[in-house]
Amino acid sequence: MTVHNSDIAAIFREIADLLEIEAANPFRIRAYRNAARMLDGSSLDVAGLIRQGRDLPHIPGIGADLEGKMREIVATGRCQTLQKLRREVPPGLADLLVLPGLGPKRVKLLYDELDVHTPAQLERAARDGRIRGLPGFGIKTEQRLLQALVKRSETGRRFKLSTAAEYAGPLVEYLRATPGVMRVEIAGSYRRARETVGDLDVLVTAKAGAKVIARFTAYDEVAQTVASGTTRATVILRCGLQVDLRVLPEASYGAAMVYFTGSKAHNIAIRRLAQARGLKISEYGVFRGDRIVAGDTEESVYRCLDLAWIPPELREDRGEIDAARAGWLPRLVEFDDLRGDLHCHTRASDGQETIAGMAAAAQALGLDYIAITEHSRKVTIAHGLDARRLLRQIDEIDRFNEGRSGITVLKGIEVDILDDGRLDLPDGVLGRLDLVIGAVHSSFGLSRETQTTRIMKAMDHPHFTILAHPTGRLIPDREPYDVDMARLIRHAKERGCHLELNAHPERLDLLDIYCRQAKDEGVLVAVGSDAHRAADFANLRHGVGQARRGWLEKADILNTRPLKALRPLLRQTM
Ligand code: DGT
Ligand code: CA
Ligand code: CA
Repeated sequence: MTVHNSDIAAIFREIADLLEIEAANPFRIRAYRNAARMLDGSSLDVAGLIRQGRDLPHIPGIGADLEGKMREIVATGRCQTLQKLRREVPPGLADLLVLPGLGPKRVKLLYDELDVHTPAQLERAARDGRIRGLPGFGIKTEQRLLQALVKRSETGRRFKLSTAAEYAGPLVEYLRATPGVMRVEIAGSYRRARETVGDLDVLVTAKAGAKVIARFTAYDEVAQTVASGTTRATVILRCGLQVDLRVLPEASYGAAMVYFTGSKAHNIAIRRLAQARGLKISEYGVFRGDRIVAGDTEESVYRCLDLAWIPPELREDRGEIDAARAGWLPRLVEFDDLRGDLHCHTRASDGQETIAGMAAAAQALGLDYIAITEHSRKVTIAHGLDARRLLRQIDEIDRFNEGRSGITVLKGIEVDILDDGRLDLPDGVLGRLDLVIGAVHSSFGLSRETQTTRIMKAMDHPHFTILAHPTGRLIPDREPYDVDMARLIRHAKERGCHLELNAHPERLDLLDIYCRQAKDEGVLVAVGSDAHRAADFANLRHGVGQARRGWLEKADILNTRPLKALRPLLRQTM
């Protein structure tokens, strides 16, 4: 049985939720949450190491107790602590905790007073106006809950792209080993590199479908087979992720890839083009009457419509079809275009490695430079640096660079933008750095105007170089804060500073639409891994996927520049 990091994380998260409802020790709850986040954001194969009987690297915040639980989960797929909590707390109650304004105390009150223990019951109670009368609740809270419940049922449960990737990889490998199978590809939103996916759409070409379906539904991670026929099946994996599989003949490969990659909007638009030419387009091919005219490759399908092949990340009906017709499609940035990474952490704040360790990992990926950008003092939980410790790190980096390792380490900081727009460290020390990344880590609830002016003021600082994760969203827990991004982009242009596309799987922030706006305004985007350990540089691939969704080309990305061309861009123009 395969256990993924996110399986362990999901168990820890559920334990934390249930402990919260039981009003357990907050430190204990936080320990589970931190461990879950660590596991989710990490590319370290915890289960693999445990199974091979190897020692886990020291992970701050994960003591012997949690490590024991990880071993238990890897060995048995379950955790006794969770089983016990599930017996104690009514099921469904934990689902209520994610709603805005509902902490454990209120959830317990809803349960005790109204016997509400599922989102559906809560929705009914809200519609009936029964919630407003509870102590500490009111009409406003009741309405806010109702809105959140409606939105929730509309969006359903989506998986982070990086989480889906953990399940997709082994499944594809498994299917490829089926006799008679020619190709196995994942289409859908996954191939379009959306930051979250609703389900996986797997496309297989083979002569006989039934054997493929039988092997698919027998996959050891399948918890439930929802539907299964001779050419298609739908299953739910144990982690809750749905997988749709279609088997098609090899001659339909291109047409099927176009169809199942979508998006729906893109498909509808190209179907209309086909109709105007008297063609019919389906997952089996492009047809004139009964005669097939294209479909073995994606190129052949687009060619029938006088279109150039369109990269999957652009297939959202956001102008890509006109661009493909006119020959204006962007040459999207690729991972190999990156020359460096401008956002990572070391042990000095909340990272796991030394400077040399991070540099070596980046070098192994082919990068020529990285910037070390620790948190600043305000972020006490991440052991943020004050001026004195930052100065010491500056010396340490200078010494590292004198050693001529073949990779250059730039001196940076991820400095907090304070509520009033000032930066969390004195000018003197900021002036000694190669770059200053400013970040909002507090006061997410400010009004749009106040938040926007706060950030613009930070950008006005003469040493400000890059705005970190510009909207602050965390997938799936935190919506972007309210900010006028168009104004921030224009301001960045005026000030000669840049916007980060933070490639951490929970962030992927700058959002694709804003990447495109930045490009239109001529503002450069810095794809930053936000790596806290060596393996996290792999985040950059997801960052590049998001940049591609934002139509970005090599020249639109700051860190595709060689070091010499980069340096002058790290200084503000005014
Ligand atoms: P997701 O799963 O919500 O993240 O998003 P997708 O885009 O993967 O959507 P999904 O899984 O429902 O369907 C996969 C692709 O199949 C979709 O991108 C386009 C195609 N498709 C599905 N249903 C329709 C439809 O009703 N009309 C058309 N034209 N295409 C469809
Ligand atoms: Ca899908
Ligand atoms: Ca699907």
